[in-house]
Amino acid sequence: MLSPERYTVTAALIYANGPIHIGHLAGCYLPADIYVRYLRACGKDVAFISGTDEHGVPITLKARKEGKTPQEVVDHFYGIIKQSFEDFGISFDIYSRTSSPHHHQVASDFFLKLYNDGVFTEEVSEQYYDAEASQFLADRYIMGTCPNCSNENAYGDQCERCGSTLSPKELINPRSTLSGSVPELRTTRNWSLPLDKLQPALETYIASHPEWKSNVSGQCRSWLQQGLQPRAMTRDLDWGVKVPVEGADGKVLYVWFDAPIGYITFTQEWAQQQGKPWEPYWMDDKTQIVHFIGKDNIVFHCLIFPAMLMTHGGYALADNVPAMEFMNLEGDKISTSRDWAVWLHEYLEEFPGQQDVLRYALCSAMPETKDNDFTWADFQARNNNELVAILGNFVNRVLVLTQKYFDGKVPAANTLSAEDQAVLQAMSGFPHKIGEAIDQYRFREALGELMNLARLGNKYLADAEPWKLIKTDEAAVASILHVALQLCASLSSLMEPFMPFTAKKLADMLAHKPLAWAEAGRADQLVAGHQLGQAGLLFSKVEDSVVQQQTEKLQARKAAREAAQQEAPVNPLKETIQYDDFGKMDLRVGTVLEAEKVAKTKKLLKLLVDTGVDQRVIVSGIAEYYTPESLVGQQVLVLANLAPRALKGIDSHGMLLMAEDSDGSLRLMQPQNGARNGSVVA
Ligand code: B3M
Ligand code: ZN
Repeated sequence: MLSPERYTVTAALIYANGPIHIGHLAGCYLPADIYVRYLRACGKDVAFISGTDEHGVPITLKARKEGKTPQEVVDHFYGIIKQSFEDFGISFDIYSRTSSPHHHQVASDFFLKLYNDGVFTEEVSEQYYDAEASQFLADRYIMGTCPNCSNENAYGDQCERCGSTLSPKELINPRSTLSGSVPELRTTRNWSLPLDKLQPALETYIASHPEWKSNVSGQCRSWLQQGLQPRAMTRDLDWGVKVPVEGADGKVLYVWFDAPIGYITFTQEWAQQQGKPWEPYWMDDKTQIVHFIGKDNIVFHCLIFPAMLMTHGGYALADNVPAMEFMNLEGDKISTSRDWAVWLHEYLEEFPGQQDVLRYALCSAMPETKDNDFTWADFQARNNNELVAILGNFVNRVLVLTQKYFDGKVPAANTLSAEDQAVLQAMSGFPHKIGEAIDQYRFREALGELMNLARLGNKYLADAEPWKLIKTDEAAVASILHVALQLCASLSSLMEPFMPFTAKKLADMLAHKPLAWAEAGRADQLVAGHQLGQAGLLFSKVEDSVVQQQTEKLQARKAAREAAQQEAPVNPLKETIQYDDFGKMDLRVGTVLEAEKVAKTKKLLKLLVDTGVDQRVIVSGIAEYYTPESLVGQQVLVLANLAPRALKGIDSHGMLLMAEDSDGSLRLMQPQNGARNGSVVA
């Protein structure tokens, strides 16, 4: 699209079951906000849409855990989440919720249209049912052993250890997460979207966007290569949008069916508030539709939602889905359940008024192409070495010198030296440079360019030394400060998408209104004689003690968690077996001869093991704990007469014995002091 007439920018509808942390901000909302603020500065017509996802099993599970109703849970967290976004300057045009009657109506109508058009296939199938809880067990209501990696705590929709997508019936030894009881199979009817039939159209759609980020198109292509399967769009649950067809009592829409429709619902709500039509924002090819999401939501936004929109008809499809990878914290995956996170509301209490420092640090380390790490040491370095030493220092020197030599009025530049002109010339290129990077979702690069503009200013002052020159050539100093003040004005406009609070502060110090993006490189942003406002500091140093306090706090949490884990009850004994049961197992000592990662999996290694009897391939879910190199030559214990199983298309002949900790981490079992390959374990 050459020049879109308008933009619809959405940011993922986060589940209203907990507060917001830095990972959410860096991975979705901050890039979306930078993009939108930039578009607005360019004078574009933008709708920035988001809200909370208030349906689905994550909500009902949380409610259960807290002894509350799902409605109470979402009401509570909607408020907290909305407030955090406001506090951090995420400038949504609307922040709404999917539990509203309006959304239920829109999602329900959408489903009904597809239903009446005969899009869905009706599938009568046997599903697990918890008789104690009187409920069908979809998704995370059921757990069991993963058929791929033997993780005993795999969910009905996914195994978090090996990453494979599962359906409840694939689980070995399934159990209900509600009552812990063994579920029974009952017949039920659900409606599926025939993604298999839509595959060609989706392939065309994905292929028509070679410009998408490679992490996004890569994931899409891999799903398409595996071949799409029909996917149920209804669930036997009681929390959600009721399925609006006869005979569907006790069924709701699949949360991933209703949630993305929320983008449309919320746009309608916003448009109504604005007194304008919503349709152009979703139904016009001249609208650029962009979904900001984290990488775990790619398939839903790039394949399933487009499939829904295509079959419905009338809607335009997303033009881009610039998904981010994940932000880790101090080398460890951010985790709500382990409380390994920096919560936004907590940050704000400890760093009041310093939202922009966090925005800056997170943007600098934004996980654009790979997972990245947030550390407090980096936060401090970014603040002290960049914000304070470069940006803040430059602005402060210019304002203080102008106050001192020219009573806080912009001095006239009667003659410009070659250096002055060169600086103005260089400055004029920045709006384009920064804008182009933002346009292409390269936010780190854009921020780097903004800092280069401040560096340009710093170097200019350091070279020109107006504080020395003032003794001999006041006219030259006037020109230098005139030019330096244009740089300050430019910075105040161009920093706005990244650091809106500081941009406002700086604009106030300059008594200046930010200009349209394209004007922000001009040489005459501040005219001679203009009275500046009150100078002040934009940033202040973060002391070592503060960083130490934050890291200690995290470490203390980790220690508390580990202590709790130590005390955690070990798994109860399994039922008694007879010696014969044990005797059936052929356990052997073997040695790993070769090891390599299984492509496209995080957890699996393909091993060639010498069992003394033969050399065989065993696929094992230990890639997170051992590198392939470290395993070669190691002795292992092998369950050698386990029937072969295909894992990711590789036949695995047996299993390695491992000790599994309560946190799921694995350690290999090895014979002490070595043993001959083929020795029998008895
Ligand atoms: N609620 C998953 C999440 O919070 C899901 C996103 C919906 S976007 C339409 O990550
Ligand atoms: Zn698994």
